[in-house]
Amino acid sequence: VQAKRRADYQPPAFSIATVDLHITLHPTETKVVSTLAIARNGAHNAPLVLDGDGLELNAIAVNGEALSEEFYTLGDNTLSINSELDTFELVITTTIAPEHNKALEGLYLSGGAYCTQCEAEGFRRITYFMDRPDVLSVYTVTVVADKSIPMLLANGNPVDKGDIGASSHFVKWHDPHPKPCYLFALVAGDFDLLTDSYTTSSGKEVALELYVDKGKKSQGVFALESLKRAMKWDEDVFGLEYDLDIYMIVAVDFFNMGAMENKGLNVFNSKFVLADQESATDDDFFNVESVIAHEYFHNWTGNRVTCRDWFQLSLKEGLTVFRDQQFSADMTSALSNRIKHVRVMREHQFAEDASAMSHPIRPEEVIEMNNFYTVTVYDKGAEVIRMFHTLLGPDGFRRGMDEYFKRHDGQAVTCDDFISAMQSATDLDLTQFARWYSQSGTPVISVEHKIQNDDNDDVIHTFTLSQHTPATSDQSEKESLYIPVNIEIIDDEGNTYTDNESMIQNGMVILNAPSMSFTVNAENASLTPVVLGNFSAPAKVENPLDTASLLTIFKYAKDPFNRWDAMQTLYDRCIKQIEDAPGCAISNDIWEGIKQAIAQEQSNLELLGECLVTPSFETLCQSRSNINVSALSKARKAFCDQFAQALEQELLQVFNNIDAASYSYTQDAVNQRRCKNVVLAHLARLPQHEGAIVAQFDAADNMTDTLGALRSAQHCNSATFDTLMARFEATWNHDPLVLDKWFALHATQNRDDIFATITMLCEHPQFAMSNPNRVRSVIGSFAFYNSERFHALDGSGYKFVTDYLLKLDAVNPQVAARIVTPLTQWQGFANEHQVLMKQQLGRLLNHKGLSKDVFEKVSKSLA
Ligand code: BAL
Ligand code: ZN
Repeated sequence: VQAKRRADYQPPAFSIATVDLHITLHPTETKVVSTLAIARNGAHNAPLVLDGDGLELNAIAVNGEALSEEFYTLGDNTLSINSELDTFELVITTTIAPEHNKALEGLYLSGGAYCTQCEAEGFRRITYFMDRPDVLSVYTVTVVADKSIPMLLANGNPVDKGDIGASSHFVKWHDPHPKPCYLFALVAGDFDLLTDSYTTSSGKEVALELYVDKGKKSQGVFALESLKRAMKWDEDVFGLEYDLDIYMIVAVDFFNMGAMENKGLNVFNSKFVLADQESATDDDFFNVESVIAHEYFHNWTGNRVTCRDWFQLSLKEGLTVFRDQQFSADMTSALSNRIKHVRVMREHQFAEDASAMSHPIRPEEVIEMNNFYTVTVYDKGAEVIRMFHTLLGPDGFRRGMDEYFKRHDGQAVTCDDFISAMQSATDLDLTQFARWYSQSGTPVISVEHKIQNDDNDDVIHTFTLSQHTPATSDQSEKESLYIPVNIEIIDDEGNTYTDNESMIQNGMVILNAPSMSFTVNAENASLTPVVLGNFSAPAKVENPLDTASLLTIFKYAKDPFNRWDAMQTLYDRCIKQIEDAPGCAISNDIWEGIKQAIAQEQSNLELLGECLVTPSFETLCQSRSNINVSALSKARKAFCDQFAQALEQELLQVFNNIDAASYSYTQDAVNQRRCKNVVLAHLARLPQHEGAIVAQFDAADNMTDTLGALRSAQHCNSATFDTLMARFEATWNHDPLVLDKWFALHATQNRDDIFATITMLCEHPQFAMSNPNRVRSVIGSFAFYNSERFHALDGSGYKFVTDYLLKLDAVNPQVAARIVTPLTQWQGFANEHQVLMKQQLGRLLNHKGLSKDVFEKVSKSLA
């Protein structure tokens, strides 16, 4: 298996100005006639090499004449045309079988509807083509189908339609915007349709259409409203308007990713479209709005300006994630958004950096591109864009974006082009900053605080910040990064201090060398440095603060994010203490401090709710090495049990003070439900509160509270949990998206009969290995989040997942390669775990016919 390297990029040898596709749909014999206007780029005599995968070639014609065999070569995954002509019309006819396509790349059938997924390299499964993002063409697409399939959709605007004989019909679409083939889309089926319209700021009316499964219309209303909010926001914040007459979104049940930004025709995983009070949690509503916005924002950052090659993926994804994060912060709350995204970084991205799949946000080497739709490219990529925003300020960032579009609208470009546009908008020199694109790994910022008396007997505090990026599997040498570090110096009465050297500017220092120092004069004061406020860079911090200082930060830091973060560090410390001395009790001072914190924030339920969440097992792993899973889990559990006991009265008071107001999806109501359910999960550890859980389950009129009760019941005795779960299943058996929540709750239970449970789930009538949402909710939840059972030291969890992956890989390699992730991330665990994990990785690697998706991740992790 051959890797591709970023350094080997060559511009395309030919261009394709227009693509005319005529597609006659059939489950097993779909006919694709592709007419391409080919032009040689520059003077050379290389053949035209087209990509293809799993296609049956029926005919080739050049300029209207059938091409004889001596003029083309059919390889395993290529079709090479040997023509001396510089420009010619090429017509290729192929046949494909969408019904047999279980990998869900290219054209496939999803619950009776035809749909496509072409990013990254799926178009080659539809027809022979130069399947690379820097070949931009104008598409005209005619979709032909039996009349039993009434809705025929493709990109752009509809330009013609009609009957073909008595039983077939067609619709012809034209997309005037040149695009790469990964943005091609086709959907055909019988849906319920929601329609609306949006008038852009320059007065252009856009038809909005949302296609959902029959009977689900009311569940699409929120998505459509979200779309209009996103369209308005992009005009207000970036001056970007929509550019076609129609914008369509289709929700499908079988989908490998969250959604796809095909030009004018987004295809969505139904999970990110359908939402109503009864069936969707507040998190689901949030995700719908954010994914709808993300795909819409791609219309400019991704579609109008696209990537030159797939190594540049973060050019569009990091930027678009940042844009959707800003949008969500404006629509909901900046604080809870920031916390949400920082949790993702700490739980998943730091873990990726520490693993054999470590890569910079712009990877250097790729075997299977689908493996690089990662938290590094997406979420760390967004953090890098956020740092541009921090350094340039909102106005500077906007100027940089304007320049980016001015220079590159209609082009396929690189991350360097983006940096250069940003450079044009600032006096800062971004040369060193650009290392964030090429250097992998998580930098660690260490804080040192020294106190001395100077000659005048003044007390001088010297603060030294140092940076160090540990070697990663892909890069042994690391250089200093340009790191914006938000910083606050406070004393234990909440006074803030400035430094003598004025290195702190607007609450921020730039750490661009291995280390830097500044001094603060303070008599009779004990100072606390609050470092990396608001997670101003994707880094870890080693700041040796005692618990009193952490509580001081909670009390007095200006930024609520930093106050939340201090509590997280405090909890981490307590859990460490129990790990080091199992059975030990956390001291009363700490409980008193937390009680005061709760009292201080009684009326700020958003911050209070977040501060009462203890760090996840996955987050704890990132501040530890040589992890014994059972010991860490037990320590975390012991801390949570003590937490519930020590704070029972305070928790009850918070719980009882939150009114059972009637349901609405507003930020205040979301904060209330969130806080109430966080508290309930703590109380669930005390048997006397089981009644409150059952009462909430019985009374809930929305999915957030129902699910909150079920999650809490995971801590109750198993009979109670089983009873509530059975009732839930009886109510929701008809709705697979809701059942996914039920599957995940079962799969994350720490119980002896877990494998019998999972086997039962896989035999459930609503479960199918061919449906990625189901597989992710059962097998994915187990591997990612049932840490004790997955990491059981008899090896049973690793073996169970491996057995499943061996079967799944033959059906859907993309999903298999995602779920193999926890098995490949053995580096942080104790040797006993590592040996067992590698044993199973070895089984995968030796498996005949292993996909290159899984091969890439497994072979790297065993290298
Ligand atoms: N482009 C793949 C899906 C997304 O990031 O929007
Ligand atoms: Zn995206």
